[in-house]
Amino acid sequence: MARQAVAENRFSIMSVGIIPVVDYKSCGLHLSDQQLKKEDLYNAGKELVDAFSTLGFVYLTNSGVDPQLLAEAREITNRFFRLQSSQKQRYSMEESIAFGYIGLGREEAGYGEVGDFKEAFNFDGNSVFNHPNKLPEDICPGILDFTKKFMATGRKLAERIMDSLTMGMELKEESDLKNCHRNLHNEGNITQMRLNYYGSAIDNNLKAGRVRLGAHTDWGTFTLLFQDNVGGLQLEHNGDFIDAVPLQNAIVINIGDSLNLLSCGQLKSKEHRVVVPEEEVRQKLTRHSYVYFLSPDDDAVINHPLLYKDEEKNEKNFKNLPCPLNFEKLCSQKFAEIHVPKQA
Ligand SMILES: O=C(O)CCC(=O)C(=O)O
Ligand SMILES: [Fe+2]
Repeated sequence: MARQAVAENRFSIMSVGIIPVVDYKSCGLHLSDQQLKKEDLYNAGKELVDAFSTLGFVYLTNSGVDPQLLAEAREITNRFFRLQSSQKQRYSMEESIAFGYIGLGREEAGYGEVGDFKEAFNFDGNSVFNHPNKLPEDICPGILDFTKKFMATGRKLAERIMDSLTMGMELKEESDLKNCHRNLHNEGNITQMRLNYYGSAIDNNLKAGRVRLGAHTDWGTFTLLFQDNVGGLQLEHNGDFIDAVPLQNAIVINIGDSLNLLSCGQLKSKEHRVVVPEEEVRQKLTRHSYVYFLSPDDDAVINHPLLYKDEEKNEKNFKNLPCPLNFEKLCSQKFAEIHVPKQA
């Protein structure tokens, strides 16, 4: 795996290929809020902002997420997706994008270019914490406890990263970005975790390079992605797709459309997709990914930029403001584009 120093970077970030690696050891979840130093949040924030301003993607290492949680994710994902289709269908996602099982071919993230070849389950924080009876605990015991832990961890890390970004972007108000997420894990906010399950390419006769999750951007604030070691994740860069190869114990973070708008385009929301890998050994395997999508509140206006310390920047950003667009509206537009209606 090509690991190389990006020589000109003042914080000597390492990278995998051209994707930067940000070491979060001075800010990770192994430290309590009281142990955190502002200077460390600021330095990490600068590194993150540098990366997000160009590629829109980073690998985050030393996040402090307990590896045991990911082992549990693997066990639960295998157990749930290996159930009979009729059992999983009882939890099928229909009208709401926030919660439920998504069977093979029910989404085309690549806007109809080719049907996605994977299954998934979305769990929004409001369902997990306030309506736990919705969860498939009857067919997959332990899934409620696991989702609670995963969501709580995702939230803690996402809040730290918001603090880092606020400092790294030099935003005027400490809480402006966080204030777009006042209803996190409650009614009025669809922040969710997703378990993605890609069946073995060989068993399903899918050839190397076949798209299994079409090219798309994420819609929310940012995404924390835990991929296993099978590979196939790619991101768009200068008109091509480049590999985001698995890096052990690293979380891939990418910016979503909402933070792209809130930062007036400074932080990039890049297209990404998943393809079948080249190597036969990898094609045999089932691929998993576990995702925490941080989203703004439904009613948060996402196309009016956050205030920066730099007044000149604000003046430029606030020229010709478009009609306010809230996150709920953006989601309903996007959902209509990717959802494949159920066959009669
Ligand atoms: O499975 C992956 O690695 C990517 C998943 C993804 O991009 C998504 O669920 O939005
Ligand atoms: Fe995505």
